[in-house]
Amino acid sequence: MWRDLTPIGRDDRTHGYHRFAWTRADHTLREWFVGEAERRGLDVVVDRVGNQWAWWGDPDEALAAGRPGIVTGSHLDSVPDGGAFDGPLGVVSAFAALDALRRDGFEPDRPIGVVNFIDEEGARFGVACAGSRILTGAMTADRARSLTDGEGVSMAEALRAAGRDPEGLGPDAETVRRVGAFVELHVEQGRHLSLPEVDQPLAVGSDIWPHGRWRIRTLGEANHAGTTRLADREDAMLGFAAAVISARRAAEANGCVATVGKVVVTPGGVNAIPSEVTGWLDARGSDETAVRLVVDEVREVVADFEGLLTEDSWTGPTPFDPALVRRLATRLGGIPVIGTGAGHDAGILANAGVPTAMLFVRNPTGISHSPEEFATSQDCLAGVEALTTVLTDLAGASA
Ligand code: HGY
Ligand code: MN
Ligand code: MN
Repeated sequence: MWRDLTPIGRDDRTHGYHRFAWTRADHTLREWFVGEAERRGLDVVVDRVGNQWAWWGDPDEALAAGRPGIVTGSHLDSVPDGGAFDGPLGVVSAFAALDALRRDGFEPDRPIGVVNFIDEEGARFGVACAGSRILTGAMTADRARSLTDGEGVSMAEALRAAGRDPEGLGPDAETVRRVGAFVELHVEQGRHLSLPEVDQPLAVGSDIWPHGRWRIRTLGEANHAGTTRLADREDAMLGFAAAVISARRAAEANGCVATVGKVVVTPGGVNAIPSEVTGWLDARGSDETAVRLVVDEVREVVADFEGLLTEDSWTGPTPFDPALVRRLATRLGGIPVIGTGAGHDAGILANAGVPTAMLFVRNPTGISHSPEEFATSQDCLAGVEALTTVLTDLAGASA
C-alpha cells in the first residue's frame, strides 16, 4: 500500500508532497482509497462533505442495535511540500490492521470503519480539518463554499470541477452517529518518543492544545521602488513585518508558539512597493488564555499600521475521551500518554461529542510538515499491531 501511495503528488526534486483538496492528486488518492477498500470487500460510503468511509459490517444495522461502529483512519492530503506520513500513515495502518484482524479470524461484534477525511490540512482553502468541521457543523457549508484558494477558485467551484454538487455540502449528523468511537493513528509531530528517557515506539494521545489561524492584512500604496521618496512611501510590508516580529515576541513571552508561514504580496514585484500584504498567523499553546494574549498583541500592532487581523479558525482545548485514553494505554501495556500541539480530525470529532483518542508512532527526526518527516518500518508495524489490539478490544464481543 505504501509503495502505491508514494508517487502520488510527490515533488521529485524535494521529495515533498503536494496533495491538496479536490485536485488531481487528491482524486488519485481517493481512487487508491476505494481500490484498497474494495479489495477487502468493504462498503465505501462518501458523506455530504466528500469524506470517504469504508465499512466492514453494516453501521446502520449496528447503530439500530445500539452498537455503533468503531472507526479508525485519518487523511491523505498534505501541506505544501509535506511529509509522506502525516495522514497516510493512519489510513494505511487502518487497512493493515483490518488485514491482521481477518488473518487472526477475528469476528467483530461491531462494524469497523476506515475513514479518509478530506482537506485536513486546509492547505488550499485555508481552514484546517475542513472535512470534519463541515461534517460536524463546526464550519458552515456556506462559509466553506465561499473559501477561495490562491488562484481565487472557491471551494464550491473546486467541488463542481471534481464532479460533486456544492449545494449538497453540509453537516451530516447521520454519518457522525455511526461512529461509536474514533481512534486516529498518526505519525508523531515532535521528538518526545525519541527522548532517551522515553525511547518508546508508540504513545496514546490525550489532548490537543488550543490553536488557531488568523489572517493579517496590511495596506499601502503601490509605487516605484526606486523613484518614490521614503517620506512618500506607504509600504504595506512594514506593518506586516512588525506583526510577524510581534507574534514571535508575544509567543516567547507567553509560553506559546507562533509563526507566519504563508504570505501573499500585491502586486508582488521586486521593484514595486507593496500595496497589500496578506499573511496567516498560526498560534498555539497549552494555555488558551496565553494564546489569546499573543493574538491580541499582534492585533494591536496590526491596528497601529491600520491593518486588519481576523480569525480564520479556532480550536479550543481538546481533551480526548479520558476513559478511552486510559483503556488504550492499559491495553497497550502502559505506553506513554502525551498531548500534542497539532490539530487533527480526531479533535474535531472529540469536540462534536464522539469518544475519540489517538495513537502516535515515533518520528526520529521529530520534523513534520516537511519531506524530513519520518518513521521507521519497525515502528510503523508496531503501530499497526497496536491498532489491531485496540480494534480487537473496542469492536470485540466483550466491548
Ligand atoms: O495544523 C495542524 O496542526 C494539522 O497538521 N492540520
Ligand atoms: Mn498535518
Ligand atoms: Mn495530520
